[in-house]
Amino acid sequence: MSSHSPDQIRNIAFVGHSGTGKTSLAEAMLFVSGKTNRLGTVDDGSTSSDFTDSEKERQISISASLLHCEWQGAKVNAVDAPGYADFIGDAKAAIWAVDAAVILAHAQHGVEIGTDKAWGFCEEFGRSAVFFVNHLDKEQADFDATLSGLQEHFGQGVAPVQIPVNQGVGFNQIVDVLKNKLVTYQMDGSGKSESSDVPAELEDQVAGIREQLVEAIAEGSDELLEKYLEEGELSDDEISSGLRAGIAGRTVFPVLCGDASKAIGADLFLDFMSADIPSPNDVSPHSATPLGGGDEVELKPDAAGALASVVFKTISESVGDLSFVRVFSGSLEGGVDAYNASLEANERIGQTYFLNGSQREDADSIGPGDMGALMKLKDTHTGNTITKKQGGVLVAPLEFPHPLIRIAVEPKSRGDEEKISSGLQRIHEEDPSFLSGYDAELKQIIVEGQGELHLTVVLDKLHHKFGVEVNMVEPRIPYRETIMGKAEGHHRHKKQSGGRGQFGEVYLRIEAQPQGDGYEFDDAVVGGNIPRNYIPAVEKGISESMDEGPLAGYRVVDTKVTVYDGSYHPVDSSEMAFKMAGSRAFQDAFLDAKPILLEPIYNVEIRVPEQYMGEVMGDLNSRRGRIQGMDPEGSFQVIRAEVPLAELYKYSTALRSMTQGTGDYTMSLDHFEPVPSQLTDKIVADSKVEAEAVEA
Ligand SMILES: Nc1nc2c(ncn2[C@@H]2O[C@H](COP(=O)(O)OP(=O)(O)OP(=O)(O)O)[C@@H](O)[C@H]2O)c(=O)[nH]1
Ligand SMILES: [Mg+2]
Repeated sequence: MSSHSPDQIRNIAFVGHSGTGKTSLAEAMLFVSGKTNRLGTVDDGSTSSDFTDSEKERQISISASLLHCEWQGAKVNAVDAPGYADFIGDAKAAIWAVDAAVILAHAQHGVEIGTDKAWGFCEEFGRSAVFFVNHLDKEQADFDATLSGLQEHFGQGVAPVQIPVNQGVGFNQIVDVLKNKLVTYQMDGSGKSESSDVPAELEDQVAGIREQLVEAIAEGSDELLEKYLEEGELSDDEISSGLRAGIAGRTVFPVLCGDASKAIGADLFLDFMSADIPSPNDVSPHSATPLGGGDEVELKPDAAGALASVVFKTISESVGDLSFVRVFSGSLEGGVDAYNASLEANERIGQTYFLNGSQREDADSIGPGDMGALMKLKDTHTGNTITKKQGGVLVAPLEFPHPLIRIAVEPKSRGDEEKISSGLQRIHEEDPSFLSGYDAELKQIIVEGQGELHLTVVLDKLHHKFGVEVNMVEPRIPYRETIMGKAEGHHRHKKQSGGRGQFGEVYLRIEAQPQGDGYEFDDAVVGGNIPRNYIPAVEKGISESMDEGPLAGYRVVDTKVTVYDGSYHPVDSSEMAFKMAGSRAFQDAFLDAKPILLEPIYNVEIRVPEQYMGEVMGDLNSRRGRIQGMDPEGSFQVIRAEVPLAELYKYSTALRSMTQGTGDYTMSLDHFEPVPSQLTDKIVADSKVEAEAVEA
């Protein structure tokens, strides 16, 4: 396929709550435009965009897909993003990469958390947005209620350009408000339609809707508003140019409608995409920094401009990794050398493709404003800029969502640790909303992501792609050990086993330091009772014991140690011997100085709809949480609480189930505080069991 000029291109992302019909609408779009010759369904796993085994099995989208079709001279590129909260990283990246988001809403459920999230990303990136009210064939479909919900949440710029005539079972008629036509669809899934005049009994209703739309358009432009207020009308030309400008300028958010599962409304949807959605020429939302230094530049879809393209998603295919790219400026030609400005590495572009899910079409090139895919890039990851070394640019990067859940993983077979780490690192490079790393303090590999399902999918991939299996386990808690009192410690290390012996003796005192003051070592030995050159060995012995504290093996903090006396032997003393003596003397003193455990306390900020507040607060109580405050935020409440990390394992799953997926939270470490004594005993006992297991 050859390139299209930027004014012919429409880049859209299907986003919104899970199950609203994004994949079905994408499928209908491909079918009605003639790109595919049958209408696949999510239920029998035959859609273009949900093509992976795990998507077919679960009947949800897990990974964004890239699709394209042509309609009335326009090339529509669509990213079908997952709606599930666990895969929000893909939805965010999709909205970032396109020029307009198509936010689907379920005609029966109205505004859901996924609707709100998608809108939030459009606001964050300044993207145009269009709503598509789907599932209008459902018995309880309610277009008016859904529309009011959208307007209530997202403002009066939300205005219908279509309305359903006979919503509910048997739904097959839509009025195109702009063309003032009634469109009647066949019910056989062919998406075929006939156009006729709006029946007399609907005229008033349609006129009312048209007025809402015209008002929304006029509100977006001073000039049009003035004319509208004076004359009470706008011309057809003013309406259509005002609508396009309003969408591009984010003052108008049109509402379309249909039943995606039967391709009802798909042709009108495509009409609207080709006629009214901004092309890359109409919006320039991305900026970049020239590699040679200098001021930021706004990227324009100029064929002669410097190449600026970004990989916004990577998927693994049996044939190799596929990188989805958006070209902002210049042209991505196949078979040429390029430069990865994010990693400062040379890259080689092989064949360029246009995609329809797993189907690849060879592309001559991917031109300015267009989207496509590259295969088997050597060294390029999700989020990286591909440009030219000479005169190139670095596109301001996209920030992926922060992880919400942490789990530890253990290899199923010993010796796989290396493979696991490198596999997880590769997965992170494909999907930056997933993080992993070895935590030296916890001695565990920690994986972090957006939810349990996200982590399950990642670990499946680790198994299938990298051939290693792991078990998910609860991450250890980085407790700390400290003391409440003072104590003295003494150890005389003496061994006589033939040949040269070992000797070193240490006396020390320990006392608590204020929280945060850390560890202090004081050498108060007089008269050379411990010779100078052995003091560092004594300190080393003590500090090693502090890394694995005497109480339960956790790091010791806020403790001052003063070594004040000792003795040595001119022949048998050694660094080894003094290290051992220092370590034992410290352990001895520590256990006498009223040792306690400290636990990490997190600041947690939870955002939930008002009606779930009671349950969420009750649950926080049962997690030893302390509520710090509450602030209303629209129809939501933001609860701030301090909660011990030990009580937050899989909190994202619990919160989602308590709030039907509507709750959301962030957490960050605040401070450490003493573990209640009844819990300390259990932690100490568990650590003994674990230590014995390691020794065995
Ligand atoms: N009756 C009816 N069913 C629909 C309609 N649109 C989609 N469906 C069905 O609803 C279910 C979910 O549709 P999907 O297209 O997978 O929804 P999605 O938004 O892509 O879901 P995620 O990818 O999980 O976010 C499937 O069983 C579809 O067949 C519709 O307009 N009417
Ligand atoms: Mg889907």
